Amino acid sequence: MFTKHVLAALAAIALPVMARPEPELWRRAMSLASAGVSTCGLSDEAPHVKAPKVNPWSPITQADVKAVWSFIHAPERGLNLTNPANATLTDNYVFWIDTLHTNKSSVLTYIDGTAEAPPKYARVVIFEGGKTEPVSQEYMVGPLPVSDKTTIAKYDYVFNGGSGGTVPYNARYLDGKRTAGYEPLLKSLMTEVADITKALFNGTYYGSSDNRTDIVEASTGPNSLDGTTSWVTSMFRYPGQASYMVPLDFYVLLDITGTDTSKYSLRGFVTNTRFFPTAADLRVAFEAGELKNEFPQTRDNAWAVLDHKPEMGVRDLEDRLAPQSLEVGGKRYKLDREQRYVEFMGWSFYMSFTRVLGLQFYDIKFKGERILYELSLQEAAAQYAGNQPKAANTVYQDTFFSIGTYSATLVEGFDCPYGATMLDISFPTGSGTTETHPAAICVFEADSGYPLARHRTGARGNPNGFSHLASVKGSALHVRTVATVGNYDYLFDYAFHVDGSMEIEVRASGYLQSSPYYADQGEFGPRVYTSTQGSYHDHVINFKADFDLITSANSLQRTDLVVVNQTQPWFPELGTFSQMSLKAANLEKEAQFNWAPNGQSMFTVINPTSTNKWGTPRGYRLVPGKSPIHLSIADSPFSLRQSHFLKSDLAVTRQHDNEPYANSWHNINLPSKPQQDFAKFFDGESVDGEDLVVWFNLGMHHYTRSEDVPVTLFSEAVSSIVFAPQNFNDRAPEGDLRNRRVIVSDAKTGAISYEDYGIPLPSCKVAVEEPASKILPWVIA
Ligand SMILES: *[C@@H]1O[C@H](CO)[C@@H](O)[C@H](O)[C@H]1NC(C)=O
Ligand SMILES: *[C@@H]1O[C@H](CO)[C@@H](O)[C@H](O)[C@H]1NC(C)=O
Ligand SMILES: *[C@@H]1O[C@H](CO)[C@@H](O)[C@H](O)[C@H]1NC(C)=O
Ligand SMILES: *[C@@H]1O[C@H](CO)[C@@H](O)[C@H](O)[C@H]1NC(C)=O
Ligand SMILES: *[C@@H]1O[C@H](CO)[C@@H](O)[C@H](O)[C@H]1NC(C)=O
Ligand SMILES: *[C@@H]1O[C@H](CO)[C@@H](O)[C@H](O)[C@H]1NC(C)=O
Ligand SMILES: [Cu+2]
Repeated sequence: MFTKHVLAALAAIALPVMARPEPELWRRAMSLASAGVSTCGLSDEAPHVKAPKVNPWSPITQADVKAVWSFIHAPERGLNLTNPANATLTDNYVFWIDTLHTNKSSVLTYIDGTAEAPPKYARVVIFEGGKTEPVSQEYMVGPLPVSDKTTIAKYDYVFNGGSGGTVPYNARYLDGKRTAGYEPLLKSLMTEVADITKALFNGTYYGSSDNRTDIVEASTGPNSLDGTTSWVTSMFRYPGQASYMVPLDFYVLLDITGTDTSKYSLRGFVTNTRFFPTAADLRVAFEAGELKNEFPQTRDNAWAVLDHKPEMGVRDLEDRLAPQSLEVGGKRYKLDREQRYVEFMGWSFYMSFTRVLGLQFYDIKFKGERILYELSLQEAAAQYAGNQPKAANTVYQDTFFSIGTYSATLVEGFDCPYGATMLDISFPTGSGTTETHPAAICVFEADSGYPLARHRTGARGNPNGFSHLASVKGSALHVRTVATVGNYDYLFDYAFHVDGSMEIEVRASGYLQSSPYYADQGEFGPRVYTSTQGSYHDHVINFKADFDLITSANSLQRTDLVVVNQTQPWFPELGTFSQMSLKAANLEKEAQFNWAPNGQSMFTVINPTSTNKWGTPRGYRLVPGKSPIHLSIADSPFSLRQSHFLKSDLAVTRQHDNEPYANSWHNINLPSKPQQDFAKFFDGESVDGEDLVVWFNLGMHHYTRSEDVPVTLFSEAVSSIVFAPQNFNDRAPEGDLRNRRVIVSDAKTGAISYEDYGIPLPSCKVAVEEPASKILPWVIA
C-alpha cells in the first residue's frame, strides 16, 4: 500500500524570552498545544525511568562537601589548616575536594547482586606549606556522610611513583599563592627594563594590578622536572578578548624554588631568540641597537574575535536558518535525572562527574548485557614546539587544572540541537562549597546523517520479478560536554548508536596558543597574522575503557591481516601465489601498542568463554576513527616518564583497584620523577581471560594554519574511535527497528507497495523558541 504523508510544516518561530525556572523547557509548544495544535513533542521532558540502583558512582553531595570541610578543619584532626582566603605559601590549606574513585571490587556485588552500596569517600588535596618539608598531600575522607566512623587517611594507593599522594612543594600546582609569590620579582625586573619593553613593544609591565601596566603576563607548564627545583616561563601579550593571538617576543624566566620568595631569582630574559642572563646584558644589546621588533604586534584584538565579520561579504541564501536536527517524533530516551541514568534503544548507562576527570560513564549495557564497566577521560594533553622558551616549555595535562570544572553552559541549537536535555554539573570547590554550572551536559538523539543500512534488489532482466528496496534509519543518542580550558574548547561527544556501536569523539576549537612570528622559524608553524605564528603542537586525549563484555573475564584478540603463499590444485598454472588471510591470537600480557599500518590488524575485546550462535567468541572491536594518533615525541624532557600513557595508540592492562587512573593530576610537574608512572602498569600480568582495561588515545597533530584564525575549527580538529560489535550478536541488531521503509514493486504489473511499519511522518508544528541558554546564568569559568 502506498501511503501518502503530509510533511510537517516546519516553522522556526523566535519569540521573546521569558524567565523560566527550568532552563530546558523552552516550550512555546505549551500554548500551541492548548490551542489544539500538535507540536511533535519536541520540547517535552524525556520520559522518566527509575534507575535500577541508586547510582554508586555519583558525585558526593553538597552536604557531604560541607561536612568534610568542617571535619578536616576541626582542631582534633591536627591538620593545622588556615582558611585558603587568608593562607600564604607557608600555611597548610585545602586546595580542593573531589569525589574519590569507587573501587570496582566493592561495587560489582552491589550493582549485580544484593550487597549494600559501597560507602562514598571524599578526596581532599591539602597544600602543606607549613610543614618542615613543604608538600602537597592527598587524603581520603570517609565513609560519608560524616559520622563517628569517618576517618581521614593519606590517599596513597592509586599513586605508584613511590611517594604516594605526596608531591614535593616544587612540583605543586601554581595556584594564586605561588603566582603572588613570584610577582614582586617579576614586577621589579620588568620595571627595570620598562623603557626597553616600551621601546620595543609599546608595552610595560609594572605588576598585574598597577594601572600603568598595559601588557599581560602568561606563564606555562611544566614548572619542574622532578620536584627538586621549580621555574616559571613567562611570556607577555597585549591584553584583550583575543590575547592568546597577540603574543609579544619577550620572555622572562625565573627560578621559583622553595617557599622562601626572597630567594627567587632571574634565570634570564629572552627576546629576538637571544638569551640574556641579566637585565644589564639585555640593556647592552638594546643600547647597541641589536634588538628589533621586526613584526610589530597589533594591540587591536578585533580581527581575532569570534564574531560576525560583515566585511568578509555575504553568501547567497545565508540569511536563512541552517538545517536543524530535531527530535520530531518526540524523545526516544528515558532519564532518571537524579541518578544520572539513561535508557535508549537497548542501551543503558549511569553517569558521574568529577573535578579532575569531568564526565564519566559506568555500567554501559546493551540489551541487558554489560559492555563497559567504566568509560572515562583520563587526560587531555598538549605539547608545543618552538625555538623560544614558552612554546618549547609547554606541555599541558589539563587534569592539572581540574578539566571538569571548565565544562560550562552549552548553546542550544548550536553546541547541541534545539530541544536537547540539558544537565547541570556540580563539583566541590576549594572552600567547602559546591559550584554548579547550568546546562553543561546535553543529551539528545540525532540523525546519523546516513541510513544505518539499505539495499535494493533489482528486477532488471526479469520481467516477472520484484524489485525490493529497503532503508533503515540511522540515529544515535549523544551525550556531550565542552570544557574550555584557557585558550581551548574541547568538545567531548559520546554517541550510542542504534546498531549497538559506540563512538567517542573529541573536537578542539578555541584560540591557538600562538607565538610571535619569526621569519626564519617556519619549521614550527606558519605565520597566521602580521606578527603571529601558529605554534605547532600535538593534542593527545587519553581515555580508559574498562570493558566487561558480559562478564569481567575478557581477552584482547589481535587479528593480523597477513599475506601467505599458497598453492591450490585447481590453479596449477599459478604455482605458489599470494593470498590474504587472518591470523588471530589473544594478547597474553599487558602491553602498549599502536594501530597497525594500513589498518592491517583488528583489535577486538572478546569474552573467550561466550560464543554467539555460530560458535565465535562474542566481542567488540576497537575501530580507529578520525586522527588515530599518539604523542609524536618520545623523549622530550618535559613529557618524559610522566607521559608514557600518551605515547602509544592503545594499551591493555589488568584492572586493579589501585590503578584507576592513567595519570595523576600533579604529574605534569614531575616528568623525570613521576608520581604516577603508567609504564609500571606493565608488570607482566596476564590479560588473557582476565578483567582487562583498554586505554586509548585520541588526538590531533595540530598542523596550525591561517584558518585557525580567529579560532580552530571543530570540523578539522577532530579525533574518534568506535566500539563496534564483532560477532557479539547472531546478526545485526537492526531487524527489530521499525524506523525503516520497504518499497516493493512488481515488474510485471507495476504495482508498488510502500511499508512504513506504522511509523509515518508526524503532522505537527515545530515550535522553536530562542533557547534557554539565552537566559541562563552564564558561567565565566
Ligand atoms: C582572615 O583574616 C582576617 C584577619 O585576621 C579575619 O578577620 C578573617 O576572618 C579571616 N578570614 C577567614 C576566612 O578566615
Ligand atoms: C601551624 O601552621 C602555621 C603556619 O600556618 C605554623 O606557623 C605553625 O607552626 C603550625 N603549628 C604547628 C603546631 O605545626
Ligand atoms: C601604545 O600603547 C597605548 C596603550 O598602552 C596605546 O594607547 C597607544 O596607541 C600605543 N601607541 C602606538 C604608537 O601604538
Ligand atoms: C594610578 O594609580 C595611582 C597610584 O595608585 C594613582 O595615583 C593614579 O591616579 C592612578 N591613575 C589612573 C589613571 O587611574
Ligand atoms: C611468497 O613467495 C614469494 C616468491 O617466492 C616470496 O618473495 C615471498 O616472500 C613469499 N611470501 C610469504 C609471506 O611467504
Ligand atoms: C580500594 O582498594 C584499595 C586497594 O585494594 C584499598 O587499599 C582501598 O582502601 C580501597 N578504598 C576504599 C575506599 O575502600
Ligand atoms: Cu591545537
